[in-house]
Amino acid sequence: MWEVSKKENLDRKLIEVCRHFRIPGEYQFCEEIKVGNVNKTYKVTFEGEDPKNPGNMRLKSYIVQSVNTFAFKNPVQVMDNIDKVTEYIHAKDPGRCALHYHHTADRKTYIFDKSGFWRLFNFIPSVTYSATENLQVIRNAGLAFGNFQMLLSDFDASQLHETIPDFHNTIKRYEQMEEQIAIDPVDRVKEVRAEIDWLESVKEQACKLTQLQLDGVLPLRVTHNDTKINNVLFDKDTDEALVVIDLDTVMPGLVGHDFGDAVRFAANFVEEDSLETEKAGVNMEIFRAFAEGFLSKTAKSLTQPELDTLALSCLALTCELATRFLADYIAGDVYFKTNYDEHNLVRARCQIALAKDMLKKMPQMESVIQDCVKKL
Ligand code: GN1
Ligand code: MG
Repeated sequence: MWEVSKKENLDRKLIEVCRHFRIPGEYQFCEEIKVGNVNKTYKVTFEGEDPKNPGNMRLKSYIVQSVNTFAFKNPVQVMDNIDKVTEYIHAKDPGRCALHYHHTADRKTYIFDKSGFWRLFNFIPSVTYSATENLQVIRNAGLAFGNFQMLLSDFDASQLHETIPDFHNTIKRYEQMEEQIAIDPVDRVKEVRAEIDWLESVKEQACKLTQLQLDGVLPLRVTHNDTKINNVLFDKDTDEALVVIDLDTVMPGLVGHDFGDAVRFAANFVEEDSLETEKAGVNMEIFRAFAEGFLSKTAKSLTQPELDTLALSCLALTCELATRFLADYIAGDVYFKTNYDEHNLVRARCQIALAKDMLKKMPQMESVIQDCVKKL
């Protein structure tokens, strides 16, 4: 019997999704964008008449995403947050390049059916960077995330749902890892004793940021919470930041969550899942460039305790993600997408190696931050 290949199934599904979002024209092709670790992302291209040039055809692309409903238990709330935040930003700065989520005939920004939770938004021609030593790009990423935070500084946080509860609660993240260690569902704990022991040995320091939040020393703001630099789209000619994407985790949070996560990702000498753990560490030039960009937008509105804990936040976010990767490895790889069996373990080891270097460089990171603030 003739069988429909997986690729044909995917094409068919993507066409169906696009039609629900009332995309006109003839379907051409799709490609998977393998950047995120949680959702699935596709660039889908159609051919249709060019509205600016009647009688002529043109290609137009869209981004279709299938949201991971294991990670986001209430994806409708995710879209509600995104609608509010994108509208708010657009109203403040209408001329700016923006994400635009399309609506279905019944005015929803999503389709939720047996095959999953789907959404569609505009494709913005641009470049992204997962790893770069171009300091101008890094500074611009800092400006973009700093600006994002400032644009939302007077947004009423009580309007936002907590899309993943305790997302950056490092204390809870340690507890979740410890729960998995106790269950040990796929008998992997014996392989990762050294990693567990090291993470436990720095637990107090890693959890200090969360503790200061609980103690009311650090204020809650509206934060992005997933500030990898590949969540910034850059102009391909000028390298200026065009727009911050991936708004799934915009929630109340600490400024250090955005600063720390960005540094953890961008300033590491190697990529997040590198096997070359001996090379992992903080590139201080990149750290400085990001801090300059970020602080030039935010420093004036930050409190002294916030400024004083920015370097600590880098360690906190790195250890936190290490516990998440390790917990997922122990759990049998249920949360993050993995490309091979030990992927989560490799990721955890790389974050641990980075965290070790951060501990050594803490005084240096602190003095760079003070320096950036002084120069403003
Ligand atoms: C996930 O899917 P992506 O790449 O946007 C994760 C982040 C992690 C990141 C690590 C919702 O983000 O918290 O820092 O992987 N997002 C979620 O690469 O869990
Ligand atoms: Mg994300």
